[in-house]
Amino acid sequence: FQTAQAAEWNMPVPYSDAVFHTQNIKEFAEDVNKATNGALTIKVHSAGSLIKHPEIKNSVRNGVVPVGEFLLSRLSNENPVFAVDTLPFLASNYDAAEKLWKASKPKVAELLDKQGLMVLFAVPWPPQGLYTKKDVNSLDDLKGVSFRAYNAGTETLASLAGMVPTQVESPDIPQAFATGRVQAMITSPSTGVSSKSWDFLTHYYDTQAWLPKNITVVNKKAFRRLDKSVQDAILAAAKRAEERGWAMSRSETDAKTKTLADNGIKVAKPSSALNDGLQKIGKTMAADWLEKAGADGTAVLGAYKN
Ligand code: PCA
Repeated sequence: FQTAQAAEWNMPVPYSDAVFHTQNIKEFAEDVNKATNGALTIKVHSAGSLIKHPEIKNSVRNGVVPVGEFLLSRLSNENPVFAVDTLPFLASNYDAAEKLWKASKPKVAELLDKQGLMVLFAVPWPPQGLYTKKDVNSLDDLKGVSFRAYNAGTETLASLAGMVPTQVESPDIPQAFATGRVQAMITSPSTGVSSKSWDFLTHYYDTQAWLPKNITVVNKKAFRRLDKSVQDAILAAAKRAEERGWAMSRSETDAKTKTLADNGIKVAKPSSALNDGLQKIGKTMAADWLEKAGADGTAVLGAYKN
C-alpha cells in the first residue's frame, strides 16, 4: 500500500440523504478531504445502498470497507452494553444522553477495539415517540397492533405491550405502512419526517422514551496504513462531527415535531395511563438488561449515576 498516494474510502451508512446523520457524515467526509488536500477522499453511500444496515459493522470489521456507520444498539446480541441507550426512560433528554455516552463509551470502545474497530464518533437521534393510526390512551389500545421495530429493544417493548413486532429498515418504512405490514412505530420526529409519516399515519405521542445513538467506526488496520497527518485529520474531523451532530440533533427535535404537526399529524403528550404503561415496561426491560449485562452493566450504570 502506497500511503503517499491519494486514497478513496467508501463509507456505507444506513440512513437516507434527507436524514441529519447522513448530512453530518457528508460534512465529516468533506472536512477530511479538505484537511488532507485530497490525500483521502471519503465517499458516503447512503440508505444502505452499498451495504445493508445489518452487515455494515462486520463489513468494517472484515475490511470490506474501512469505515461505516450503524445504530449502536443493533449490536445488543453481542453484548447488552451496546444497547444501554435504548432502555426506555433511563436517559430521555440530551443532557442525560450525554452523561450516558460518557459513562458507556469506554466499555463500548473496548468491546469494539477487540474486533479491530476504533470509535470515531457517536450521535443520538432525537427522543423517541409513538406513531399510530388512531387515538391511543393506554397500552390497551395497542393490543394486537402490528409494530415496526428497528432493533431488539423495540421488538421487546412491542411484545411487552401486546403488539406484534416486525423489523423494518427505515428506508422501507413507507412501504411497510402502505402495504399494511405495520400500523405503528416508535422513532424520532426526524424519522417521522424523512419517511413522510403523514402519508400513512395520523398520531404522534411525544413520549421522550430514549435517545438511541448512531456510531461511526473505522477499521484499525486501514487507519494505521494512513500517514500520521491523515490520521490526525480524521480524528479532528471526527471530534467536530460529534459536536456538530449532537447540536443538529438537539435543534431537530422541536423543528421536526413542528413539521409533523404542520403536515396534519395530531401531535400530543401521552396520557398518564399510556405513560405509566410505558414506564412499567421500561422497568421490566431495565431489570432484564441488568441481569444480562452483569458486571459490565452494573459498572456502566454506576458511572452514569455518579
Ligand atoms: N430513527 C431510526 C432509529 C431511531 C430513529 O429515530 C429508525 O427509525 O430506524
